[in-house]
Amino acid sequence: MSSIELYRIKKRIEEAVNILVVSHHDPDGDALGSSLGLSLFLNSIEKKTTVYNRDKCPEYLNFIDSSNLVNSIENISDDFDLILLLDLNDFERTGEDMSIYLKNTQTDIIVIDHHQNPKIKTNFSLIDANSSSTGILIYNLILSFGQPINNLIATLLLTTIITDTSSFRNSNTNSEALRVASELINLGANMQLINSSLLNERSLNKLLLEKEILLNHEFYSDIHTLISFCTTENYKSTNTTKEQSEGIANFLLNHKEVKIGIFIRQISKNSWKVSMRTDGFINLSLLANKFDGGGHKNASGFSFDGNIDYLKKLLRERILYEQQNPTS
Ligand SMILES: [Mn+2]
Repeated sequence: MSSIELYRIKKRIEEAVNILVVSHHDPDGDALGSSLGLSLFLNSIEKKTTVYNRDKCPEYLNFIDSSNLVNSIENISDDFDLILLLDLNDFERTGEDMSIYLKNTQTDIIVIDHHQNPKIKTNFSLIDANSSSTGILIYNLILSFGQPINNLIATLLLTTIITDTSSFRNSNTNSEALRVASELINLGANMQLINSSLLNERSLNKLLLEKEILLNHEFYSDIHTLISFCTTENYKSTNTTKEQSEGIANFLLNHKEVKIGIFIRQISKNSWKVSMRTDGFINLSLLANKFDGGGHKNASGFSFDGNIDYLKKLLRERILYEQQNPTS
């Protein structure tokens, strides 16, 4: 990340009055922590903000105050003088409605992100694929303003690091992540709240949903891959929503025989959403690209229309191929 870019973005934000902050749909701790944390900071320097996400805060992140989050494009005015897109680099990642809005707007867009293969062309971007979370880029941006970071903002930014590094365990964890986390704790970030919430914010319905998902599991030992899926019927019978299956792909990965965890969620009869996680086994960003999806090398996803057995067969073949012909 160049300091010139940081300076240009800081100046552009200083000129703005009314700012729209958008992060990717099906938000995780990085999407919400970055957008709500940055919004709090912008408010503290007298900027008006609207924080949009297509979806609500998932259950496991309920310790985050998302009461100001706008989930519908209808509640969005069009008098913004700046738009900030966080933790994404493809309009499609904001959801269909917002994607159309962004394609038609004349307002300046700033992208702040750490994903590979950027797809948005803009004059302003703060992109670092080596950064453990978008929240770390936000942290550096806020520091450039020379303003104090309060404990609420610090907690939100620490959340981005803890969730994107799977609590400092996955290969996304680097020295910068540890340094920034330590600085955030010095600023009053409540790590205890984040950790205890991530461990304990679970409902019994979620447990029942997980039971259904585990019944659907298949382990392919030749490619060290654990695949499981969840049908719309599974959600219905356990009285749960997709938010409660957030994080399942990571959970599948966290077993010693498993090098790739894949979770497939049914959207409608023949439509599926695939989330994939690994810890350096193969490049999942490239694998997702083959299915017109995207993400990082260790976490990626895509949408698929068709039969799930065929989808599983395709995934199996592709992973076997990547395993035998690694492309870095
Ligand atoms: Mn992220």
